[in-house]
Amino acid sequence: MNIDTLQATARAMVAPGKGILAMDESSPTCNKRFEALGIPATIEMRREYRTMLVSSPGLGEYIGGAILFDETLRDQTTDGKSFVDVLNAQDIVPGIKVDTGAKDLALHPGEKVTEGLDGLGPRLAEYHELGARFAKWRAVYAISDALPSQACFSANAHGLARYAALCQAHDIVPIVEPEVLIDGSHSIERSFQVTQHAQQTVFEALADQGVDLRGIVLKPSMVISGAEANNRAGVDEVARETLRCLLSTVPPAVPGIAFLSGGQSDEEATMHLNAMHHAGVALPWAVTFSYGRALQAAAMTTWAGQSGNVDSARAIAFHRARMNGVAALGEYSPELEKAA
Ligand code: 5MM
Repeated sequence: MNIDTLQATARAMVAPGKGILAMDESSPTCNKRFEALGIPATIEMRREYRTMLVSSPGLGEYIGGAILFDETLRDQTTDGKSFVDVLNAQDIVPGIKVDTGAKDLALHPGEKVTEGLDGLGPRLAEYHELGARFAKWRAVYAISDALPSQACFSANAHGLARYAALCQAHDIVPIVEPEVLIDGSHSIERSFQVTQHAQQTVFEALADQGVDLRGIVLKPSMVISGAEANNRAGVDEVARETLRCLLSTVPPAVPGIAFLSGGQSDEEATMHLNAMHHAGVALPWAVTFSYGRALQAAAMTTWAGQSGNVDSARAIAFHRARMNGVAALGEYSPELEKAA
């Protein structure tokens, strides 16, 4: 493990005014999104769509890293360049999703544990050869009155920590992603409690496995009311509670925190990030985004599988990247959103 290399990569991914583009939908997830829009679920369409996403001139000004699915890391754009080369040419670090998905947790109905440790070492060695310099592993926690169970917290923390240690051993920065799901009618207080415990358990497991915190990026969910809750907390409260939680769990050695959007609307996700930079709190880490849906949804809808829509879809994707890059500096405003 070369900690200087890991640290330099992590810093580049979350450099000031930059965040991460999560475009690592597995084929089933990508196909599901395409089918909902009437787009043929083929490898050719996935290639055309992903080519559109990575080929905006100037994208590297706001995006420091892009998370790819295995298919894309090995693939070429529609004009025959490797995706890895296209990203590197824009100073965007190529990354790879390496978990094999959240599977049912035995004896715990309604809960999941993320799998993918078997054979991960050799896979990481190959991914490094192919040009990936960071990886991602996502664990999910569902909230109900009774869940998550301690079994869910500890199994997922163990998986994340074993994965992170393997990544660092291969000079690949691990994105550690514990996602507390927004689904449900829970309060923001309950979200705080679950998110704090999930993060505490993860950092204990990372310490147990000897992971060097200077060479990771944390990708958490925000502390937020459930999607179906009454009187959902407003933007400033989400920002304040999210930071209160992170300050209680994440050591300052971690170079960056890059949030997932987790089902928030595009603009909501941008406003929450922006508000964190106005909460009057000194932040010991870079605080930015690693959005999937909140960067892509509008662009995918506009593209709709038609090559004639590529330019407008690309402009929309670029706009969202720019709005979030600006929000990562606390410089976003509704006027800026509308002006574009
Ligand atoms: C982009 O979607 C990622 C992969 O999903 P599947 O494994 O289900 O195909 C996902 O892990 C994503 O990176 C994170 O959930 C963050 O995305 P959002 O849309 O929540 O910002």
